[in-house]
Amino acid sequence: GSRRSGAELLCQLKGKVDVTTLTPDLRPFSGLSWAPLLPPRPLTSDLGPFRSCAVVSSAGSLKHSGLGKEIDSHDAVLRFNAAPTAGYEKDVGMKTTVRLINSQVMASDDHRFLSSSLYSAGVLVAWDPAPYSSDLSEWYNRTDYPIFLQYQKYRRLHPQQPFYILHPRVEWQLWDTIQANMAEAIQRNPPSSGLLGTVLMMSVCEVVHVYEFLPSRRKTELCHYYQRFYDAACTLGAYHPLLYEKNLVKRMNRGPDRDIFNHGRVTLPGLHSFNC
Ligand code: NCC
Repeated sequence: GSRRSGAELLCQLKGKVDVTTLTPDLRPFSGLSWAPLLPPRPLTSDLGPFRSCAVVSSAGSLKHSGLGKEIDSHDAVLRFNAAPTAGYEKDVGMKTTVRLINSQVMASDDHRFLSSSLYSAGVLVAWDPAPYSSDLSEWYNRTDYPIFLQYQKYRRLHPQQPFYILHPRVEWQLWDTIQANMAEAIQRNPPSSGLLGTVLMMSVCEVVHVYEFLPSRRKTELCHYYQRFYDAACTLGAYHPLLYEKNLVKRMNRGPDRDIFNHGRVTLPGLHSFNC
């Protein structure tokens, strides 16, 4: 099944991937003293529904895009990791509804996760590369980075900000969907934050516009729009199966190809906006 149509791919995604987050009733968390720090309800019960949404990749090709106004015109905007808006409003906008962060960002000293105001806007959602088909206890005892320690610290410092942890099952449901649609074997590493965030927004929005995930004519080796660091692997992937993720998104795109070329813009339907 490597040549499914866009409509078939969307149906497969809808059937296979369920964007859930950790709640205090789940074991082993239910038995831990800090379980009450977790939100009582899953993210998708609390967020939205929104009509039109933007997912802003962190790609260097957003630089000089002038897409800021368009991005902010959406009802909700998702951003990634340490991607700033201050100083880059013209190109990436200033609205942040959701910020999806990997556990490396939470743990590394450089990002000053606990104290920087970069993370204070919107709803936070964290994820950690969990072992394939892990149960939650197995993952809890060997996370990639200390996601749970940092989560507890952050929640105690900023108790008013909504903060969710992605259920690791989502990573592997999505990975399975990618693999099921590729002719070759792909590396068994979780998808990038980019694809996770896109599917997260497809779960709460009627329509999702993803910016510079599929590179436009501004395609560059500049890794991030906010840093002077060059590496083509940021766009093409190394650890994450990024090229395969992009292939999948290209096939699901409902917008015209010239939108990709001119604006780096892909248009995807929300998972509740179509029937299978
Ligand atoms: O770079 P990163 O991602 O924060 O970017 C967020 C998402 O945007 C898409 N992207 C980014 C750059 C680019 N040139 N092209 C793109 O398409 C990708 O979909 C990407 O997921 C991550 O996925 O969490 C990642 O995080 C960084 C890093 O941890 C954070 O930026 C914090 O510094 C990873 N880099 C390293 O580990 C060195 C990166 O591999 C993936």
